[in-house]
Amino acid sequence: MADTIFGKIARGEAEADRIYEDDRAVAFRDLHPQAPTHVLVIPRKPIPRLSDASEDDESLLGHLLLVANKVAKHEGLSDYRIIVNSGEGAGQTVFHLHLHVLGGRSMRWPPG
Ligand code: DGP
Repeated sequence: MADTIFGKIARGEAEADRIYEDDRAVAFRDLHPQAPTHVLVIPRKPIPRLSDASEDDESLLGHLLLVANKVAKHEGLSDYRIIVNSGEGAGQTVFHLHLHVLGGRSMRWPPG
């Protein structure tokens, strides 16, 4: 896959406002926040989009959700929304799998 800015952040080659990291994931603040808290959770493994994940990634995908929970707790959020855009038509612009963790305001449904 083509390298992306998130790949560089995962490898520590690009700046980001990191709030959590471990051996499999990194969480950092979104450059263009859509809510008072807007954090991105990425795997270190460069999976372009969710639809590219395989059975081998089952544990990693679960881990990303648990990291999102840690982020929410760190940010003092009791209610929050997790979004994964998979593909251009869904609004994905950076092709390195990422979870958006949004909170700090009330959310509307359905999302646009
Ligand atoms: P998506 O549209 O789902 O691919 O979300 C990409 C998000 O990434 C978008 O909310 C803006 C954010 N973003 C893009 N480039 C950077 C960057 O260089 N640093 C950070 N922290 N966020 C970025």
